[in-house]
Amino acid sequence: MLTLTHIADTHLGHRQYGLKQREDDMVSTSRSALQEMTNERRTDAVLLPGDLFHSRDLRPKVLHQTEQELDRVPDDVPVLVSRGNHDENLTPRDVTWLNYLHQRGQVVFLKGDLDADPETARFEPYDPEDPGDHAGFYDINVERFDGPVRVFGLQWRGAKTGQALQQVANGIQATNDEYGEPTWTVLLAHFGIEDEVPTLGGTVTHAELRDLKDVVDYLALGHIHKRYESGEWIYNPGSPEAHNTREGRAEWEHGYYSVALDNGSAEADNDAVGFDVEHHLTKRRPYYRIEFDVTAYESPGDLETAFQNHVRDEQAAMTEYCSQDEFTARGEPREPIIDLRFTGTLQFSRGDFRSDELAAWVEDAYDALYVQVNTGIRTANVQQLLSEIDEDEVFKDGQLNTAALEHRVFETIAKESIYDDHAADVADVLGNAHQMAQADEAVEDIRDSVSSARHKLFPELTDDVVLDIEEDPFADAEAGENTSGDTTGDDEADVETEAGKVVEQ
Ligand SMILES: [Mn+2]
Repeated sequence: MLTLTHIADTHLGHRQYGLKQREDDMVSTSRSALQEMTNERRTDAVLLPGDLFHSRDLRPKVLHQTEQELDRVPDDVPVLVSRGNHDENLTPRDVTWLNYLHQRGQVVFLKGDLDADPETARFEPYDPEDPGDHAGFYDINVERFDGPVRVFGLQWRGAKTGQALQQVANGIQATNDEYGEPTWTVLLAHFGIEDEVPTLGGTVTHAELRDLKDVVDYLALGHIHKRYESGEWIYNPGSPEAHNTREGRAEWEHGYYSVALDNGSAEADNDAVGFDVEHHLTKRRPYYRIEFDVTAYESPGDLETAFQNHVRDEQAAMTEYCSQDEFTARGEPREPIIDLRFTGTLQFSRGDFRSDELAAWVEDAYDALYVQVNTGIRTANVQQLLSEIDEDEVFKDGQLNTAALEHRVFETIAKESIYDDHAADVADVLGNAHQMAQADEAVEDIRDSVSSARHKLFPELTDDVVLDIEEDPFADAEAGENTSGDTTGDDEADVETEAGKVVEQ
């Protein structure tokens, strides 16, 4: 009998909303989970497939706290980790903090060598006498089992994950040929799977997993911060804490697994290992959503009064929600994070709508840790513009056609400018420039495209377009993003409607 604990995406060091309390939550929520496991359920090993840390640039305090937490894990319980997108280093050649913790014997950092052979990943055995700075696989020997339980680790590969999986499947087979067949095999990995949370990046198809299934009994995943399972061999526990309002919704389960292995001794002719997986919710900080429709109020004063009444009416429901067992710490309910959403059409000027003051009032009235404001409101002017647009033009198969809507907005702007003569053409040019910007095309190329279109449409205006921009305006958005999707904003990533958007996990 062997028990494993599978936890992922602990994101230690994440100072969400700039709050120390949230940074502490990341540590304490993970600590409670590990304590539950080591004390009550007696785990034999911990599996942590990626995003142990929130950032590759650790502050000394975060490293120190992490080492303290790892010290609490009993010496005979190995903590087996692999690398997620948040643990990555600036250049893969550099040593990461996972290498450091491995060298100090506090974790076993597992990764494959994918460069030596394009067909077959290379996995080196863990040697406690000479641990080096990482290993490829780790054998857990269990009395009464014919062979070891073998744990492999695959590092974050981003868009190249699908390709790496074939190498890994071959590599596991080659390892078993060389070191003997294990009784049971685990692979730690950090990626999402199609059909599960489809708007997220690093997604692998079921077809790409087929060969892996032949050599892996338990795929221990991280990356998606929501619990899901697939095909009785793929398990993703969901991060211990929620990292934005979307992840904070009630239907997003956050927790860890306990995996109990047994070789079915009750049945004489069956010594194959069977396993039982149980998911446990972590005791995390709650998010509570309040929605308020602003449409009915003609003045800021009316709106404020109605808003305060609405918030008071919701209080009992919120208190009940936050009193659920999963949101308590040491028996006490935790102060919630309020996900405050304004919807509808504002009847007065946007400048008179003081959402910051309303949020501060809520924070006070609810004793909330933080209020995250999301304004989905439109003003009456924009509403007017929208109402003039033909429905068939803006809605396609019940979906908002944003390209058509954008075209109408650009056209309306052009009509009120010196470019009035060719408003529709100008809207095309602007729409095209916007697309180029979204596709990260070079600023010079966007400028040349606008410039040449302008020459064509308005030959009498011969001056070149001068962009009053000193630096690349998209540089910030790109910085550090490439394959890791490593943005630091939390709730900016909380947009589901943008097709193909890579959301940080
Ligand atoms: Mn993550």
